[in-house]
Amino acid sequence: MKRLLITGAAGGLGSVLRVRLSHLAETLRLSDIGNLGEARANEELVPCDLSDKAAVDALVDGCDGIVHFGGRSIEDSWSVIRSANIDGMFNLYEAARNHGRPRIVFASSNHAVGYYPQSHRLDADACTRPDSLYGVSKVFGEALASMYHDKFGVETAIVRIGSVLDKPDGHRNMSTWLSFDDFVSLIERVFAVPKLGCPIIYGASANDAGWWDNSKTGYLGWQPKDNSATYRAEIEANTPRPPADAPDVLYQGGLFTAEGIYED
Ligand code: NAI
Ligand code: 15L
Repeated sequence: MKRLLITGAAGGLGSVLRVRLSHLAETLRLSDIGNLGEARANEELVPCDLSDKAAVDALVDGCDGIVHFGGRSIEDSWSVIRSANIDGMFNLYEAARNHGRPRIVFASSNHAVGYYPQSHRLDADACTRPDSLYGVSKVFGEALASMYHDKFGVETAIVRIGSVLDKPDGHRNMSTWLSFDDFVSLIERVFAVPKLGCPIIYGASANDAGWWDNSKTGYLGWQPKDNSATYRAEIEANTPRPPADAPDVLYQGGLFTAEGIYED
């Protein structure tokens, strides 16, 4: 690729992956409303609020691929969620339609299906079951990506990310953990396959305790290598197990199911 856009590049994932994905393009265009720091050798910094349609249109112009991390990443009031995750997604997809239909990685979330009990095994055909306004916004994003694919041919990898961490740090994310290495290899496959379509992929490492089945997206050739089981003994020794009726034990989305509705 000549130019890869990473939105949310100042965030937790973006600030790591801007380094780990730099080999994918001659130029990385990095964007956020937060502080992006100094540009490295092949980086260009383009600050932008995703809710500003004209600015997003200019941001996407000239990009061959997009990794979309930008937006509110936890539960919040509707106005915050709407502006960043609803208006922001619409603006991004309109810009993609107008500027050569670049391939997109959309950072959806396990919270799109967070109300499923942890006893359920889900695959790409599972109905959504969001656990928060945040989760609802990810369901909206998935639906938008699907429509822009069917109507306009914009290809998107919808990644229902579990929990990206250096290593799992609790009992729930023994099931949801996605290592940075495995996330990088997934994004590499998304941009390498000749035909992507608009698949739903569960973003989790090869965890023994995993809940999600990616067999319907085998054509991507993604083979996660890490396994949270490596850290099992450490977690058991250092992290108290929550009571059996705690949201973190009952539901895939964990504590997000216990959030109320936030006022502005
Ligand atoms: P983060 O909150 O650290 O980063 C998100 C970035 O988006 C921030 O730098 C923020 O300034 C930016 N942003 C927020 N509103 C914006 C707006 N209106 N315009 C432009 N930029 C805006 O989140 P993190 O952890 O890096 O996650 C990245 C993406 O991955 C998010 O979309 C999140 O929902 C998704 N995700 C992350 C998971 C994780 O384990 N970190 C799990 C599941 C999904
Ligand atoms: C998410 O969607 C959030 O963005 C992230 O901060 C974590 O809470 C993650 O899900 C998770 O479920 O662990």
